[in-house]
Amino acid sequence: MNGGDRIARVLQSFGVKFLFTLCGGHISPVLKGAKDLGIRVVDVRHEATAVFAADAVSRITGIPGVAAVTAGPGATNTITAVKNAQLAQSPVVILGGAAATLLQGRGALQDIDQMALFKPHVKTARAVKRVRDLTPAIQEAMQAAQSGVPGPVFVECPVDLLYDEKVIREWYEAAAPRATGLSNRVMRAYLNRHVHRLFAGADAVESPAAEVATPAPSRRAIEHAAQRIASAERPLLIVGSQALVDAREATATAEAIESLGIPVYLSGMARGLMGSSHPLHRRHQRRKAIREADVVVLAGVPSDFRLDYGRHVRKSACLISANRSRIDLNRNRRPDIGAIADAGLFLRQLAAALGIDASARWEEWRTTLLARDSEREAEIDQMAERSGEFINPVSLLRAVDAQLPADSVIVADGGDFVGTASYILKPREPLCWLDPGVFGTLGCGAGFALGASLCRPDHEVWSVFGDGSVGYALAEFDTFVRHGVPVIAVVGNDGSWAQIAREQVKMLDDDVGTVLARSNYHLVAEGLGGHGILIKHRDQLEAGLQEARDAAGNGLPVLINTWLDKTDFREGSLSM
Ligand SMILES: Cc1ncc(C[n+]2csc(CCOP(=O)(O)OP(=O)(O)O)c2C)c(N)n1
Repeated sequence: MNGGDRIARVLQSFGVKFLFTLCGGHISPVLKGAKDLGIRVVDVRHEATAVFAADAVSRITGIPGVAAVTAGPGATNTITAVKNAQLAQSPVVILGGAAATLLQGRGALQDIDQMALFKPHVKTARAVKRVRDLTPAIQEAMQAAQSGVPGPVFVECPVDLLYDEKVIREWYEAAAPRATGLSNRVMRAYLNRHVHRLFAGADAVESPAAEVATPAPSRRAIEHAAQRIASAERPLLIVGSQALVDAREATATAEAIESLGIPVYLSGMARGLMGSSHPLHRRHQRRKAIREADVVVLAGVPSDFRLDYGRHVRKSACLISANRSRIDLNRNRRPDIGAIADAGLFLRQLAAALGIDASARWEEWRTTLLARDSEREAEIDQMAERSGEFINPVSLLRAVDAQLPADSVIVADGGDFVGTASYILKPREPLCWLDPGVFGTLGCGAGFALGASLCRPDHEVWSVFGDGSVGYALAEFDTFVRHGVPVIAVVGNDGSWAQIAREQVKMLDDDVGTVLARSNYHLVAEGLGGHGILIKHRDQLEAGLQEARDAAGNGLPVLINTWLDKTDFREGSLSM
């Protein structure tokens, strides 16, 4: 068994089903080892896509997704996606190839200081130096990614640890000087000893990895929170991605929220947790609701810019917060009751502590919020009616929402159009919405859609793009076709990087750098073997969307290029 096989065996023992990669000579044995063990090797067209896809797998399955990239440029190409995973607290494992141990720092091909590159962006970074350390290093990486505050980890695996000892021995022998003479004999002995050290103890018995514990709240925090909620008049619950870290507990967490009976706003991976139209789930006017609440429960949500740094919550209100991160728990505003714990587990224990079904509680408060939601929906309906030369984004997204099957997964990658989509598209189930999170990274869409589609092969995966953001995704239609991944991409083509243009034109009266052509993105998808659809007018919508679903049903990825009405930025935009 070579080093590549060893790595694959650990991945398999953790339940890893996919290895995302873009090949390189430094990592070939890892790919071969994975394939031999039945781990599906998914080769993409940019290393960032490999990490985004691994990130999606982590979020959807709760098992860290894994990407293997080659040394040097392969590794540097991942950094944006790694940073995104760090800020989204996604447990991703990145396996990096590296120059042979003895050549590092001597000007070998693609040999850079990868540890310095990764360290600021990952939970742990480890450079493995001996074959016998490969298994524990990968075990520790898989555990570190999931424990406490989840996040990416990096393991550097030099190429001379990955091949059979015989191959490496021959390789070092071939590199050694053949001539006689003392210095040459010393050099040969040195190389010999080095190979010996690389492989020493490689056959020792390896121990299985320990389970990763879910951080639990203290009983005191649960009792205290339960008491405070029981006496609340207008409690509000805000649930974020972190409550879904333990993806396998999603349904139990949704049941707990139902039993708590508190009106709830969902964000990030928590969207869809309560289905598309649960009576407790509120979608609009969140800021106003927070301002009015007398008890606010933040489940896996920090008081960052999205909550105006904690200022949305009234000073007199009781702030209850559960977060795996001590820093996020106390960020900007210290909660009155805080639990450093898994937010999903916190909610489940809180529901158990409050006991009996709470469906009759806070009737008036719930009705008030419901009425506001209905009002806002009516306004959105009116916006959908407005017509222009091409398609109004609101009406387009309303039509998409109407077609979405119950179990479809939605991926969001873009600016204004995607912002509008986040108001209008209603994920139907838990773990069916993927967006980049706080890093706001354009370019996550293709990788997310790839990972989601592989994890959920029976579900439709709809990826919503701006015409700007889709530029990062186009080459991956080749990946979708080769791997039979029938993603449906909806591109809101307004000939602009609109979210930026909107502010720039207002502030500087110049759209420089923000103008795009209404390009034929659908033809790119077709050229790569997918199915392309162009929709310019409202009356083509329903048929076009149905055509997309039919093509995806036949296993083809689809790109729907929809021409949106151009926003006059001096007049204000249609999006919300
Ligand atoms: C990697 C990256 N580069 C640049 C940005 C800045 N940015 C945020 S939104 C946006 C415009 C997005 O345009 P598009 O995808 O066409 O969507 P639209 O706003 O037009 O609907 C840009 C460039 C970013 N968030 N991420």
